[in-house]
Amino acid sequence: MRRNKREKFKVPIPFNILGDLPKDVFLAEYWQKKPLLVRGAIRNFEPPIDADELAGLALEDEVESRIVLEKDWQLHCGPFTENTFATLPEEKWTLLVQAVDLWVPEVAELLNHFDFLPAWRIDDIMVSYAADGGSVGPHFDYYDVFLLQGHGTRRWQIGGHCDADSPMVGNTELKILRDFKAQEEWILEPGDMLYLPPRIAHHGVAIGECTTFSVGFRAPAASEMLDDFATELLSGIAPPNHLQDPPLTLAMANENITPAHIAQVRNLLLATLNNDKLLGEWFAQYMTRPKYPEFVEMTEEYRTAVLTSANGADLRFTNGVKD
Ligand SMILES: [Mn+2]
Repeated sequence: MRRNKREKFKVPIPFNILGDLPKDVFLAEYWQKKPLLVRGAIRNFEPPIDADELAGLALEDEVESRIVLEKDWQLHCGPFTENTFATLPEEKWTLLVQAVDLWVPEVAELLNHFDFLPAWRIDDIMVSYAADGGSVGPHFDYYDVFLLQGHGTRRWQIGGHCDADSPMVGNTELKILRDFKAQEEWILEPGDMLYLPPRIAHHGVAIGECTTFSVGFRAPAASEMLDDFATELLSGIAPPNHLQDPPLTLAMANENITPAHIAQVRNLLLATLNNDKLLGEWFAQYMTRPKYPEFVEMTEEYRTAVLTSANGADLRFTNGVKD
């Protein structure tokens, strides 16, 4: 019997991160359907990275990071400098670092707790640090997320379902909901976890300084998949199929494009997609393609050098959460 990658490297997990809720019940009743709060998802949670280490990572060119300031909802993209951190306000800002699981093996180990979901659906673990009152604003995402509270405390509020037509705040590149109305709220302490399905409005505000670990999932849009699949087809993996006419009449020579022609177009496109082998092979490589190909190509020495440089950064947040 072939073993999959995860079985091979599986670390025995002594507890269910969903608490008392059986994993199959979660999948049937909550996954992609409704939020779930789990108190003490990881008991006595000792976050595998602290605020200073996170800030150190954000100084590195190789790491994707952002800072959000509540004032005018400013978005700044990393890499940052030590001076950036020295000049930030006392409160109401957030540092977000993407794919920390790639850089810190102890963060990657958290993924072992999510073995009830297909591994290829997982995108990354983003870790955020927020100063007191910090948030990225009320918003919604198009993907599922588990929000695991690290150090400190955060208040999470959730609202209703949103979509592309939900009104947004103007004059910022951030997608901030204009009319967020909280329907439920919880205060999360270290080791508590909130699961949110796609499109649920949410707003998390730090009460004092805190860190949050966001386990996010890959959910490509149909347009993105069609784009990538088309690129794959253009590489010549299948012979091109060309448009054919429906039965023509003389009148059609002088008509605009007819519904019969549109039907031909649709049939041709659907026939192109209607190839399980082709679609399956393309989808497998599409979903498992590395988020950061440069990271995969890096030598172990280079990675170690980046991490050493990040850890060596002399950063102290005013009231560093690790103190
Ligand atoms: Mn979110």
